[in-house]
Amino acid sequence: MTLKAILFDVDGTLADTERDGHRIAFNQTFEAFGLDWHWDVELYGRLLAVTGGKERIRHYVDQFDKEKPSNFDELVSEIHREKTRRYGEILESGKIPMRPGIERILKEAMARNLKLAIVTTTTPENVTTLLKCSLSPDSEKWFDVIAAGDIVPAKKPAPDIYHWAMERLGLNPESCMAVEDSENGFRASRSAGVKALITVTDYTKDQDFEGAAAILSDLGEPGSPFSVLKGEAHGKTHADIDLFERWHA
Ligand code: XBP
Ligand code: MG
Repeated sequence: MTLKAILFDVDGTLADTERDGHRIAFNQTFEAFGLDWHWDVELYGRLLAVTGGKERIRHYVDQFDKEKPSNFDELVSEIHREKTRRYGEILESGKIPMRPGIERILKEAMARNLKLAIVTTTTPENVTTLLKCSLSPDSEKWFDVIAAGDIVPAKKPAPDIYHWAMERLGLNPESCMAVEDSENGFRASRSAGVKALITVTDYTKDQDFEGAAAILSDLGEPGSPFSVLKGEAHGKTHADIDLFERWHA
């Protein structure tokens, strides 16, 4: 089956957004709401087991027995709305770059007439702001489909967001390849029948990616090679579309 599309996760994959982006925005918001909640780097790593910001807040409150006001659902929505606004400000400050090789691979994929999609649990406006601020002002148009946030109720590791994206692409799983950074993302792609390449982050490097096409430090750049943690790079030092085709085959 020929490779026809590459489906990119966002957080951790397009950019390393969690520790110095989302986490900071959550903490700023908790403080602004007068809450004594604080997510340090280590705790946030554990909270990442739950995907979705609203879901992560609920999980934290349950796990740490935090007091729940009667309007808790409303509060979670309000906190999350403010967190999204603050995360946008962080992105607009230009502090979160794309990861190595991302821009190059996206451009090469378009030049080779592959379709591109975003498949993420994060809020849609986070995706557009990241693309605009850290990639290029028009880069939203590079993607044929952007699947994000609450459009499916069951977030990763459920496969639903992959199904949603592939239905809109009009493609079956066998003609797609996913790029993910986390076990939750990998499980979502695998359950949807899509082969995945993994580029790890500090938060995810020890997770279980059994069955992935390959596990890399990042996509690499000419002159700045990736490390191969598992799998075969066929003598290459950075990812290119030929290599994607070999991983996909
Ligand atoms: C990332 C997530 C998101 C972000 C926060 O998943 O789980 O919840 O941490 O974003 P992915 P929101 O790697 O699949 O993009 O607060 O907007 O949910
Ligand atoms: Mg991710």
